[in-house]
Amino acid sequence: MQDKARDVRIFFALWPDQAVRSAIIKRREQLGRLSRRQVPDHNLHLTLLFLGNQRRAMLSELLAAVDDIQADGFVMLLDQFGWFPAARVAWLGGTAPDSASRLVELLNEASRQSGIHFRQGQWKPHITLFRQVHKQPDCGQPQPLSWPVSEFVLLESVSGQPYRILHRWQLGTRLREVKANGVV
Ligand code: 2AM
Repeated sequence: MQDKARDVRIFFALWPDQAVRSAIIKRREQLGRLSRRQVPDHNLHLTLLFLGNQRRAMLSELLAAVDDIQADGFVMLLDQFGWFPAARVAWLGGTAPDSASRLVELLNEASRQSGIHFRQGQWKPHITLFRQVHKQPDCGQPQPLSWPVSEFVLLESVSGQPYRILHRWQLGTRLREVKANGVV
């Protein structure tokens, strides 16, 4: 059971800037109101690695391990709507470039090295738009969105509150190139 004073519920994610967030919202509007559980605008994100409940005291070691990661920036192409039947979420997603998958691998390694235990699932890059969607929505497809990614974050989830950014990391040197070429 979670001890709120000692535990944090955490995950690594890509966190859209205002321009990308607006572009995601625009595509979400295309779906209409799929359920009453629309993800609030300020919480839209793309999870890289979910660590779940961890001891707060582990955080400094985790941050230090992630500081050592060297990874390049990339462009995440979001060009599909989809639905996970088990989780009952409707999402905007796409295909991860190799450098994004590599970043997720490095985050897995760094988290384990820092002594954190978590269940590793297969990474399916997606931004949840609606929860409690009980049947497959007839979505059509979105106008593709190219998201130039230059950083990632560690988020804390506290029930009923906006996600809180605990830390931000910049991605590497090719990043300026990615930013210069990226178009939203
Ligand atoms: P979801 O949006 O697909 O539900 C905060 O809860 C974030 O972590 C969400 O993006 C959520 O994914 C993801 N998440 C929550 N529980 C998870 C789990 N058990 N495994 C993987 N990701 C999870």
